[in-house]
Amino acid sequence: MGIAVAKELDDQDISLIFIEKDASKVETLKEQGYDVEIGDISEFETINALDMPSLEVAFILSSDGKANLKALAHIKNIKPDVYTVSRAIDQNNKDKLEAAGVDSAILPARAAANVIVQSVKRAASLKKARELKRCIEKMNGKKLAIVMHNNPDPDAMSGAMALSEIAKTVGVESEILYHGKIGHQENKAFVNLLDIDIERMEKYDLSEFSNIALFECAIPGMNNLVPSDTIINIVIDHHPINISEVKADFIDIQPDIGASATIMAMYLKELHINFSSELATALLYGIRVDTHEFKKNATQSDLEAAAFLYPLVDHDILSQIETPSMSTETLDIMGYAIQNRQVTGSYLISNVGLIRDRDALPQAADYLLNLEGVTTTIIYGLTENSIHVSGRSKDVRVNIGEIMREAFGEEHGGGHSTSAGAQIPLGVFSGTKDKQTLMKLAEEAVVKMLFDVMGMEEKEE
Ligand SMILES: [Mn+2]
Repeated sequence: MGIAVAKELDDQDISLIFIEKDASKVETLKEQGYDVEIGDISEFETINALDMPSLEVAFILSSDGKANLKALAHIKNIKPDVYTVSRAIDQNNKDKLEAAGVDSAILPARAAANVIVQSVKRAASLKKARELKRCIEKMNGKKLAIVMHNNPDPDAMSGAMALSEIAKTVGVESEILYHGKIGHQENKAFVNLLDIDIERMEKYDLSEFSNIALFECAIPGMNNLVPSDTIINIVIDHHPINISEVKADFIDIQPDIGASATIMAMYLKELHINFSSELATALLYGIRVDTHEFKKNATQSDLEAAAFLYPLVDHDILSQIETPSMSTETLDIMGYAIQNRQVTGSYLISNVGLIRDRDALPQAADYLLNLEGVTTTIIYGLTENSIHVSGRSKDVRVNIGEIMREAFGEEHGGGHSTSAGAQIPLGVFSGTKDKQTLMKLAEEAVVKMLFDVMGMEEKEE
């Protein structure tokens, strides 16, 4: 065991000395080029004769449990801060070593059992990875469509990119398809900064593809635009589902895992695929978003995948995604929103005037929610044809989606309890040249409708 440990330490710059009491073994060790002292470790003199001031770590590895205990006691006696690792003969011996203050006591049989079980787990994940590769190989170079769930998030996008990368290594070209919107400023930055190559599903006829993979969704027609009778080749997902309903040649659904990007990172690792820093960055971002920065649903696998990706990640790009730069118009709108704010109790309402980019409204609504004492924000502005309203609330008693629906009607307003929006067509007024007057009228109408619903009096100017 001593030689095995010495060999493990071979490539490290460590000066190593053996203590061995058996003269014939001493010879063998010397022949192998090791420094050896002859002596019995259970005796104080043997330990005391060592160059104790320079000793940092002691591996106590004899097959005699009592001798190991004694050696430990001598070392602790002379130099208590030496790091000690001892072989234990049985559980009783292990308990005694621990009571005597050993830093680590190891039962060799148990350590070996652990490695054996781990290797089975590893073999299982390698087997699954090879199965995926074989499934793609069988496509014989015919084109693959990777369809993500509607309104894909970074986890879906990065994982789909990884699947496309794996397909490429076996000569299968693929197209990553989505339906819906890429929401959030961060997700837009994610797509732009990491060259995420995805296409709108509507641009393609699925019959162009011989093979179809569903990514982060499991059933054709459920949260994707794939017709329900389509034959699916691959399903990879981490959302819980009744597995008996899922039909495909290759299925990997792991509801215990925090992110699909984790599943894909492990495939890349197992298959020894070289991949770009952009993909590593995308996958790590996907895992972080889906596990809420490892605060929710994060498992050991997610952390392992993150550790695997981390050295390959471009951290500059990652921080750019998290703090996307703002367009001048968005900045102006933020400015107007701050300047024109009217705060009534915990409500903040602000009119930003004429806008071209209505995406700036939810950002302003989000941002102003940081203002002290404000728990609900409503920001609105005017485009050529409509009044756009965006609302946010962190007050659990307020349902901002309900407020929008009640104030502007089901057909114009809607959303969730914490974030909502409305779009009110200007109709015949849309051609009005005098925008100032129009803005004034819009303001009066919007504020009145909102205040009526929220049960507030409009404050006198
Ligand atoms: Mn996900």
